[in-house]
Order: sequence, then structure tokens, then C-alpha cells
Amino acid sequence: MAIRNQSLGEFIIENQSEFQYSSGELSRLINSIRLAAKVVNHEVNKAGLVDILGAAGDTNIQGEDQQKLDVYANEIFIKTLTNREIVCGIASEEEDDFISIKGRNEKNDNKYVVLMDPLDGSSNIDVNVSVGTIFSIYRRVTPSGTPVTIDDFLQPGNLQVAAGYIVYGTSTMIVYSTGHGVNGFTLNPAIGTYYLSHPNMKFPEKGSIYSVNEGNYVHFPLGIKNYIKYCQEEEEDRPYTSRYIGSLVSDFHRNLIKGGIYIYPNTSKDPNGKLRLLYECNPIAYIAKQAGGRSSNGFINILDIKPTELHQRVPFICGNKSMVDKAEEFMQNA
Ligand code: AHM
Ligand code: MG
Repeated sequence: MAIRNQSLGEFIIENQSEFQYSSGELSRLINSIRLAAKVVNHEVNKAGLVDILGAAGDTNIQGEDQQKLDVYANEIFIKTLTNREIVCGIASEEEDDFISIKGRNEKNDNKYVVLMDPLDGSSNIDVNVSVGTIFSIYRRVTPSGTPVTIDDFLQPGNLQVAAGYIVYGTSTMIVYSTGHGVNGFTLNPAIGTYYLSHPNMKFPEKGSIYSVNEGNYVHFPLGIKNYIKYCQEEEEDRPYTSRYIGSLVSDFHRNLIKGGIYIYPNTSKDPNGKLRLLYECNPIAYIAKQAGGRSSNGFINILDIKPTELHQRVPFICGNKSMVDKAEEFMQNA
């Protein structure tokens, strides 16, 4: 695709009027995510060169080993958003609890909360495979002037005002939506500027890729087992191609461009699946919907789920609309 000569900074300013009640706050917020992403990108690219690899000796609330770059990315995003005083709260996959931010003159009068997975797929870093950042933005629901509460974070995904991801791949891209379609920007590392490279991204009409960790097959629910068999049958446009990186952002990004479905089901070992509703599934589901796709937990739309806890996990099926419809049909008929 031809690289258009519009930078992300220009795009944000030109499209600011699209936001309801626009005061420039959301634009400034996306701008600071862009800045933090550049800093993290720099560090991720150095990962093979400097002594930054390996576990930090800490485990996060899910009991998984944290890699040093997870900690670094988490700090950079939190610092950038806090210092610029543009959000009233942050929740991160790497933090046990949400963070309340008082903002300018300690007034608690900022409008937005950010939820994020600062470095997703981080176990891929030490083998030089793509990783990503995922973010989700909501308007607070509690009154301005008071500190944020858990209610500001436990909102269903269909109330997101913006969401996106950064993929640190062969090139670094920011893909995001503010509810008016999805646009992708590629970083020109020579000058540190993101340019609009993928305007108005849409899933292709049909998809032919399925992405699932088939090593867990024996633990999958019958509906998913049956759907995988369906993907492998020799019929019409099948068998589909299997592609699984093990980095949600990269798997989703490829499927968005080429057409495909990503599945992380519940298993007999993990009855709620692995992925987190608030930091991973909701923002990716929002992008999918804005790009003409959809997502489901097998029975209901991901974006309709009312969260009950910050680190909640859900089964996740996401991608081309027709493929998700089909997988859902298999789940519901099993
Ligand atoms: P993380 O947040 O600990 O990095 O885990 C999330 C990642 C996703 O990016 C990826 O799709 C999935 O976990 C892979 O899990 P598995 O190795 O079980 O297939
Ligand atoms: Mg993650």
C-alpha cells in the first residue's frame, strides 16, 4: 500500500472535530500514547543488544513471570500519561489495582481512563518475534472532581471511546479507532514519525486463516474442536491456513489485513480462557467491529459483557464476521 504523506500528528489534529464534546483532551491522550509507543519501540528494538532480557524476578497478579521489558513498557506508559495530566485513571495488566490520577491542580477533573496491556506477548521478545501494546479508553462514569473508582474501569467494551494497538514488528505500527473506522500508521524510524499507511482498514469479505494454539486441542470445548475440524475440511474454499504467532496483536493484525479468525477458547484447565477482557479482548474487539469484523465468547458479543473484575479473563473468538458467526454456531450447537 502506498505510504501517504500524512503524519499521525497531523491526522489527530485534522480529525479532532469528529469527537463528541471535543475539547482536545482525547487528541492529547492519543498523542501521548504515540509518544510513549516511540520510547517503548526504541527499547524493544534494542532488546537483542542490551542486557535487558530475562525475567525481572517479579510475578504479576496472574502469577506469570514478568519480563523486564514488560516492567519498562508499563512504567513508560504510566509515566507519560501521568506527567501529561490528561487522564484521571489507569488500569494495567501489570498492576494489581487501578491508579487514580489527580491531574491539574489536584482537581480530579480529567475525563478519560485508560486500560492497557503495555507489552503483550512478551515471552516472544527473547526470540525476536513481534510483540504489541494494547490500549482502551473510556469516559469516566463517576462525577468529575472526585477520585476515580472501580466503576470507571468496569464498563462494557461497547462504551469505549477509542482503542488501539501498537505492533512492534518488521516495522512498528499504531492502529487505532475513535469510532470512525480504523486507521494504521507506520513508523519511519529514521525521523521518528508515524505516517498514515493503512487508511480505513477493513477485514476482507472472506477469510481463510485460523489462529489457535492447537497444542491445547484436547482441552478445548467440543464446539471449538468441531470448528477446527470444519476449518480443515476439504470443501469449497477450505481447508483454511493455520497461522499462530502467540502474540495476540500480531495474530490479529495479520488476520485483519489478510482475513482470518483468532481463537483463545476456554479449556478444561482454564475455564475462562487466558486473555483479559479489559486489557486485551475489549480493545481488539472494538477495532474488529470498526473494521467490519466481530468478536464473541462463543455465545455473546465480547463488547456486551459487563465486567465484574479488573483482571477478568474470557474465552475470545475474533475476526472476519462470517468466520466468527460460524465458530459461534459450532459452539452453540455442541
Ligand atoms: P501475555 O499477556 O502474558 O503476554 O499473554 C497473552 C498472549 C497473547 O498475546 C497470545 O495470543 C497468547 O498469550 C498466547 O498464549 P499461548 O502461549 O497459551 O498460546
Ligand atoms: Mg497480555
